[in-house]
Amino acid sequence: MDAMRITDAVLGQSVLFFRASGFKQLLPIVLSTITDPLGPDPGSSVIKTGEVEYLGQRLVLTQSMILHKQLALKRGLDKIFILSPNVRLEHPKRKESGKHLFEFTQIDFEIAYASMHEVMHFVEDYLKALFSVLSQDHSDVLKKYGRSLPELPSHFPVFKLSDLQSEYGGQWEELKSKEMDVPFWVVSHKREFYDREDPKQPGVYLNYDLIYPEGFGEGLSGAEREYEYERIKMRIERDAKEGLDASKYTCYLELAKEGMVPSAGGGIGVERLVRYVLGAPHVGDVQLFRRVPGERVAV
Ligand code: ASN
Repeated sequence: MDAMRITDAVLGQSVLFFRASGFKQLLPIVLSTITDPLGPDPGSSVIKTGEVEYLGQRLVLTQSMILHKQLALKRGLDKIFILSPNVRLEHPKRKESGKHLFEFTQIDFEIAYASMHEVMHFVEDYLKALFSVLSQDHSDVLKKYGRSLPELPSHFPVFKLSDLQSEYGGQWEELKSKEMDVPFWVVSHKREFYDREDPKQPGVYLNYDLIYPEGFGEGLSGAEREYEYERIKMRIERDAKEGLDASKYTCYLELAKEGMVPSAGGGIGVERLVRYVLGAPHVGDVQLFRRVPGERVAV
């Protein structure tokens, strides 16, 4: 029940903060003809995309609403957020990471014409406001779990992924997270086609992950987006060489051809945030209905 109280506080405060910052809340979608491919990425462990066949149409379950966020901005909205359920059918070995779920909710947001730095500063302000409310209004729960949320610096430390990989190797996330006592950013990850590659510096990606300290690991990922038709097309074609089924994204490309709004955003994993606040051993421990890869669903 403590986890539900903290989850409720996180959701309530997040909605207040995003709305006060000028965001409009959109309803999530769960079924679509397209979803986030989550790769190609050798580190991804999604074994298949959930899908249903309905009236002769194949519809996929939302892995994230990233592509729909971009399409929503095309309709004239400029700051949006969604409490978005995501289904990611992860390999059962991911149970051991402590931070993977096959169904979770993210606070998914996008800002038209924003830079990655604007988004990073917005997230820093959001977490500062959230931690101060949690520390004040829920000190009894935090005390029960032996937790105290850190005093957050005005800007969080920023590291380049390639530097962390050289220093710590493949286990960089876990090792660096254990070493830190405040959340930090890791920038420039080579990943999905929608995260913008700096056109002036190929190989540099304008994206970022927020990593919680004390070994809790990644809690948000986001980016500036590719928005120019030719670049999106080129990125999809590049990923197709590494296994992306480009034919699934023809409708998205057609819409991109009409023009996409430049934007940046990200997604905050709600359960991972609550896990960090409470110091829970596994992210499934803070769910009312556990959805842990490799575990049978009880209800
Ligand atoms: N929501 C993330 C983003 O906005 C994408 C993801 O969850 N894969 O970049």
